Amino acid sequence: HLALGTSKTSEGYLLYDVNPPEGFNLRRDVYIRIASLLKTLLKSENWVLVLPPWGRLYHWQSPDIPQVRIPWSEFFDLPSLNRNIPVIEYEQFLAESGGPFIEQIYVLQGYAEGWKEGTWEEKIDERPCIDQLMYSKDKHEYYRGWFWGYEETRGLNVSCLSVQGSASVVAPVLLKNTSAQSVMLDRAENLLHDHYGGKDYWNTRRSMVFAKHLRVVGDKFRNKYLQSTDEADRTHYKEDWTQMKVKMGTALGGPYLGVHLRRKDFIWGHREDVPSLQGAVKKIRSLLEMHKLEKVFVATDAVEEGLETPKGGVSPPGLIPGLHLPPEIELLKKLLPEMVRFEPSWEELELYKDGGLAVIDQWICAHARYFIGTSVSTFSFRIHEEREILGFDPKTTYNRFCGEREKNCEQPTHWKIVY
Ligand SMILES: Nc1nc2c(ncn2[C@@H]2O[C@H](COP(=O)(O)OP(=O)(O)OP(=O)(O)O)[C@@H](O)[C@H]2O)c(=O)[nH]1
Ligand SMILES: *[C@@H]1O[C@H](CO)[C@@H](O)[C@H](O)[C@H]1NC(C)=O
Ligand SMILES: *[C@@H]1O[C@H](CO)[C@@H](O)[C@H](O)[C@H]1NC(C)=O
Repeated sequence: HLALGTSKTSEGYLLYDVNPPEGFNLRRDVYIRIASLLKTLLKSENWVLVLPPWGRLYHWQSPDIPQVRIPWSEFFDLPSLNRNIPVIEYEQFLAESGGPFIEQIYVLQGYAEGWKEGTWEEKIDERPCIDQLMYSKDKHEYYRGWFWGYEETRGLNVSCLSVQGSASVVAPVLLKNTSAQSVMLDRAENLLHDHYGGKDYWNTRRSMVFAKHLRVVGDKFRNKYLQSTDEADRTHYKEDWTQMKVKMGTALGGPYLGVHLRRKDFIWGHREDVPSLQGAVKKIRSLLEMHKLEKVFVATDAVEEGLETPKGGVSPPGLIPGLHLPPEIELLKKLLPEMVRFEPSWEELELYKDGGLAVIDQWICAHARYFIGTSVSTFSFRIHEEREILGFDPKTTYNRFCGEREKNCEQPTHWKIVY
């Protein structure tokens, strides 16, 4: 284990948050962008990244289990993250930084005037806030806000920065313009990747190792229901990701088809690139035959039974609150009775939470002989990357379902891992 106390001599704590409606899997992508900003800062000063607690995500709707203030260690392996950049949990920041105060909050936004075509340049400027601030002053002149559900946290100063460019455009501001020790970047999704698909990108992505207890659950399930083991599947895993260098195409995968079938808001919006259940099952059957597989593992967020769309909370655009939803799982079970799913007991749900179940589903899909996902779902994208890391042939990974009315069914882009 690497010591988590790397921050003892730190000059700065970098915190960040993302637009509330964004889901678990997009947030994992924003982490990669922020990690590269931190690497830039580390070239001249000691900074540590404070991991934003998980919670109150729109998709995490399982009733009766509290899902706020969830530390990263519930989903990811902290020592693995620390082999890439120094990170600490928010609770550790509270303990060592002298209280629930964040000295400077920068809310990132675009430029009010937009950008003129043909004149793209990276820039960052202090500007008046465009949207209404999600922070308000209390009677002691402190700023109060969401702060991942930590109500006692306060900000000392809030201002807005208009940004256009990759994550590292913020570095000069953090190094030169502010003397604050703790700086939070809110709406961090406004920053782009420094080098999407480059070496740093992949190092950070590979450091995002799933928490061991979730991998163990997934591995047991593979073994028990899918006759899938690392030995037979040629998916040898090393606890230390820096020691893992697999060649593309060496992984065989377990004797099953892995499927990610994203439903819910993807079908409520009547998207053309999403199939009907009948269409998806037809494709699944033809893939089983083509690859001479008998088992199919299905990861899906399809509605269990006669649910309604939630009436409160943050919801993605296009969602009609209180809408009655068809129980798609029932239909799927009728159409594809042999499908294997990870169906958690109530105790397992409480233990792993919606985020942990997503990880387990992704882990099992990542080990399949052949995978097919859903068009432009970040959930499917994260499975693509996981399979790339495990050494699968891209042909077995970058596949998606097509909508029946889709004229031009383009397949996902293949990203090659760079060491
Ligand atoms: N367990 C499980 N959960 C899923 C599955 N598909 C979607 N979900 C849930 O729904 C959420 C999907 O939204 P995310 O992928 O997180 O959010 P997003 O960034 O909007 O991603 P997309 O909407 O898929 O692009 C996930 O975080 C899961 O909680 C699935 O196959 N299995
Ligand atoms: C940072 O400081 C420089 C030099 O004083 C100034 O020109 C620039 O506008 C400042 N940037 C921000 C974002 O405040
Ligand atoms: C708050 O931060 C902004 C941006 O750095 C700065 O211009 C302003 O003086 C700060 N206000 C206070 C009260 O410190």
